[in-house]
Amino acid sequence: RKLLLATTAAISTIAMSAPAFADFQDRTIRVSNGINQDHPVGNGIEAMQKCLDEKSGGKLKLQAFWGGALGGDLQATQALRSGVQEAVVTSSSPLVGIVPALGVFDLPFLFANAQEAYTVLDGEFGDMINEKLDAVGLVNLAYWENGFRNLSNSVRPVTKWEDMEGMKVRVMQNNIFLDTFQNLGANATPMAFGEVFSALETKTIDAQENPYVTIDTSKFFEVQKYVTETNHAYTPFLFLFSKAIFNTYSPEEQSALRDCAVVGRDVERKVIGELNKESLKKIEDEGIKFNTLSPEEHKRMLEKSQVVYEKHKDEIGADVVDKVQSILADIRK
Ligand code: TK8
Repeated sequence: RKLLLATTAAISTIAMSAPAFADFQDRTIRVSNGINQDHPVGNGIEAMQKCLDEKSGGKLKLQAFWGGALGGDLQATQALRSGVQEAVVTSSSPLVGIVPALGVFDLPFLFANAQEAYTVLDGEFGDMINEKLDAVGLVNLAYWENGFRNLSNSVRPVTKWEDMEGMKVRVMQNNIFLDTFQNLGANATPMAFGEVFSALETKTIDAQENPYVTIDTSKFFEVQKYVTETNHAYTPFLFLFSKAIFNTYSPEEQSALRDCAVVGRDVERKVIGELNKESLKKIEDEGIKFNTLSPEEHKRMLEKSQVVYEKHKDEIGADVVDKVQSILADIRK
């Protein structure tokens, strides 16, 4: 019995003297964003950090930069590819020049609800897109949510697509969005997110489109008068990591980052779900005139937009478009 006690004591001494979290190094991981900290991405980053603290004993630290402080989506993504920045939470849309298949998410009215988007993004289809990102030096840790996009403007309420006639609408740097809005009669202008507020303020543009939480947290309501629930596209956020840097991390560090990005994703999506209504109420309280489209007008807008699918199918990859449509057809059965 004495021997057993002595042995146990010896073992626990060894266990205690083994360096804790030996597979982890002290690392500061810069994550940039174009949106502000009070956007649900802030909640996601917080949850991801908590998870990393537990898994790495506090060694892996996220250092978030908000409001485009480290450059816009495209610029930050290029910094990842050249290995000078660790991570970015970016919209997929400005990256179609790097990975054309990402354009699939820009197709107008592709997803009917968030659940469809989650099934596609978190499943086999999302993995296929991730392989294409990996091939250009980008590790997508998880699909976070930007969300369903709605139109805001300073000219008039939009109750049918014809109301967009001549409206100067800012779109992301993306040909599919450009064509979608040109086709609806708008005068679409591609622009980086960081320039949108002042362009709206100076009336260089009349309109922009983003989810309610962004219209709220980026304060677009201060320089806009009308918001229309168009739900014309659901765009994801990608939590991208520089592959060049990721490859220098231990397998334990890599899997902690992957797992915790999923924890952060779930929190971020949940908070968007809750905040959407609140954000809409807030912007209305701030004086925004809000309207929805009638089901008939929504349908007309959707049907009018179908030409965009044919026009961009080849450049996205016909196989990619066919695949997402067949998955969606299965879900909708
Ligand atoms: C923020 C962007 C933004 C996007 C856009 O960096 O550009 O309109 O919706 O959220 O990613």
